[in-house]
Amino acid sequence: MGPAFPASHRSICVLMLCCLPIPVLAQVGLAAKYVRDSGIGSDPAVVFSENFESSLATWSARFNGGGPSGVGTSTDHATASGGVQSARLIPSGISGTLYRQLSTDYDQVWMRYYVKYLGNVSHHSGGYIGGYFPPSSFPQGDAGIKGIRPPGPPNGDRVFISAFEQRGTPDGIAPQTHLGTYNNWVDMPGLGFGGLYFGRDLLITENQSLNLNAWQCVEIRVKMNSVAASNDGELQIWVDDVSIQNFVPGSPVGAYNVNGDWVTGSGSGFPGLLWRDVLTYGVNWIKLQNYNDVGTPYDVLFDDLVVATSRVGCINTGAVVTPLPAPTNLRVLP
Ligand SMILES: [Ca+2]
Repeated sequence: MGPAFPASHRSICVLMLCCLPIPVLAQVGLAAKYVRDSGIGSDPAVVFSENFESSLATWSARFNGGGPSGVGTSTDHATASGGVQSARLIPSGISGTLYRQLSTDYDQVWMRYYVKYLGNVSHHSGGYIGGYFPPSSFPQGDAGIKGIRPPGPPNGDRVFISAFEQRGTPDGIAPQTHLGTYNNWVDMPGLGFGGLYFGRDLLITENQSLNLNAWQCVEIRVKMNSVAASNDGELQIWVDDVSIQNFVPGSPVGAYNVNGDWVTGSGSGFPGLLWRDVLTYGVNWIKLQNYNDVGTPYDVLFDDLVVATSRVGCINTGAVVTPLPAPTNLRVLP
């Protein structure tokens, strides 16, 4: 055992620890230019934005698929938000849904939103990016579809969905303690269930916490594959501006399990994503949803939604981050 650390030195260490700067992430993306998102909706890169500050009738009219029975407002909001109210999605009956068809097909989209889960039992609640061919002004029933709507060819209907929602531990029904993906696409791997293919979770290993009853900033990037037969599609997800995972051809290293869920760790490089097998459509809708099909409904709050063709980033609160001055009067002790 080494010599005891002198008490006088311990007090110096305590003093130094208490004065360490709190890590502050550098502001990134479009949000950096618009303090508390003020004016961000006019940015040329923004496809759609909604802060839910107008009347329920006004902002709900900008979406389809919800309606008064499943949608309300709340005075709860994230500290960083520039507003005073958020959207409350209520699964009374079965679903609170805010669906928005985009004006065209996009090859790459970033979607940032703030979310607060008020419970952890029901599932299929979160943010969704997708595409329909032909495009649709309303959300369609997509459960179990593997990229092509039954009866399949030759009708030509296509669909892909990239969702970030609450998931079990792992893949259980309840409680839903973490956030994962629920992706449906034409090339989704793994076993079918009675001929149906349900959403795949690519974030088994990451085990991102649901953070019950806390606001968090989520951003999803979807890049479509560029050629109908190429797996060069991508998916990246951030929570509070920290990249949870970036799925690109060759990374991360891991493997799909028998259920078609991706387990990062040992294996080989990520094969990339064949989101679509025709180039006649791309990302053409987004959705915020609180869908309950297992009982015990609870509400989920959403706010400060921005859809753009470049990185958005979490809200810039305008706080000035001043670098700490260089320490003085420090001396190296033996
Ligand atoms: Ca708001």
